[in-house]
Amino acid sequence: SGQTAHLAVDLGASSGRVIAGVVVDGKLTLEAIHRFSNEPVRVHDSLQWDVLGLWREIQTGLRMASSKYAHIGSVGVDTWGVDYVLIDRAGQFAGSCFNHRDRRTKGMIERACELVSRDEIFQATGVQFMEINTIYQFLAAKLADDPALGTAETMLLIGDYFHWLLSGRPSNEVTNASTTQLFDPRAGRWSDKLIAGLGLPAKLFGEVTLPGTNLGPVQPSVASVTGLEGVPVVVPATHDTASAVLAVPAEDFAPAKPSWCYISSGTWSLMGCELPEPMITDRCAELNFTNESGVGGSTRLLKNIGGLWIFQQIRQSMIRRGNEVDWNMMVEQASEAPPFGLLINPDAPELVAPVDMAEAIVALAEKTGQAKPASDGVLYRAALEGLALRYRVCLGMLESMLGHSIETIHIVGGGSVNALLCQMTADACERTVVAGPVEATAIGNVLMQMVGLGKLKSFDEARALVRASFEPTVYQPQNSDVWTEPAKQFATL
Ligand code: LFR
Repeated sequence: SGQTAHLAVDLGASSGRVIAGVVVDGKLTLEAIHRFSNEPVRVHDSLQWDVLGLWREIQTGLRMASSKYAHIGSVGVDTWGVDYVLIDRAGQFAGSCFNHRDRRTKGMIERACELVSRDEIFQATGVQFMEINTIYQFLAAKLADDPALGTAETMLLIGDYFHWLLSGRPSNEVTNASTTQLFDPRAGRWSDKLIAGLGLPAKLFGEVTLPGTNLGPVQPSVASVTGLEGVPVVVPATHDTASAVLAVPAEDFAPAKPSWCYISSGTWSLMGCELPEPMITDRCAELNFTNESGVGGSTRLLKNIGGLWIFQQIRQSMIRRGNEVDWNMMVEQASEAPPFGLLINPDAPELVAPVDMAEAIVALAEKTGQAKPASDGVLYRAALEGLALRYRVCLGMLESMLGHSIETIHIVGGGSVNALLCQMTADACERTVVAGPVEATAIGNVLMQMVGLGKLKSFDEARALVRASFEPTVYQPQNSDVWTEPAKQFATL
């Protein structure tokens, strides 16, 4: 076609895709060019990422895109947060690329707090304490005397890594840097204090780049394979959640008193508000919310909730048992199952990375004094109800930090097409849910490239384009009363 396409490479923790975004008649249209799975790889006792496999798939997708579109305006990559590769002096891997669910970070929050106090870590970063954070991955490497720390010259978060492969230029993009818990969002730079306090090599942390930065054209070796000669690599918000939040079809951008919150619903559910600046307060520390950086200097005040991961992993359990269930069947059986047959907290530590999710949930039912799930439907339903109940808790926390109430919940990402979960969310939270767009992350990625290139003049204009292009589905709360009792029980889990 004659239109200009912007290519979004969007890598999530369970799948990746290359998507082309084209504006036609004032509307953004997306075309999924290539989809591929992204699964953690067990290596001995560790959990790692197959980053080279991803790179192969990315190049395949880019080649497919370049044969389809005559004009490609730019390319950019967004990925999940916190994970990284270490690169040595020769430009090779200094060590393995670990998955954040790898067990080596167990107990590392406590160890870090022995070196720098918990309060100082929070004051410096505003980031929630989670074992998956880059800071604890680094500390685990340090305490294990990992030789990679000695030979590494550069640390690249996953999106930065692929931008480096694409353009030949290293960068540390800010939205993903802000997920590491080593970055100071108020100063807009890495926290020297934390890096020194943990004894990490300061040279690994490069100058931070802003979303919208043009890294220059795709490097020749990649251009010859993909056909993207001369196409600029324009850094989006490399953190998938930051890209997704940009694509929320809200009327305003980073309001001081937001009337809406978002749930970026995928493997994780990221629930929070978009604010003009970080809210690094005692209350925020107490509730363990995070202040991650968004586009345009905004802050994403949010909490990680254990998302559709549980649902995905239950499916894996079923498949392992020779039961070829698909997602739609699972949702259907969940909708037919009796409500509240089992209450599970999606953030229970037992569910972070069990070998078999269904077994882990049965064990958790026993531990919390509940009956074994009477059917598979009960199990599926519990995964969704647990999320809705957690959203309800999280909404209360957000409102208590903001000091006012929130009217609307925007659900974007994969979970936005799960009507059962959206209705449960509206009911459990007693709020209007506005669901969509489903491809928010890829959309936000494309939008940021366009902002970077000056094709969109502002974030308001970017959001207006989202509203003009994608019709959301609205869910009104219907049956909220029945959630009161389960919410009380949920609080005791
Ligand atoms: C979502 C996400 C979250 C991050 C988690 C781990 O895909 O990026 O924002 O906390 O994955 O990287």
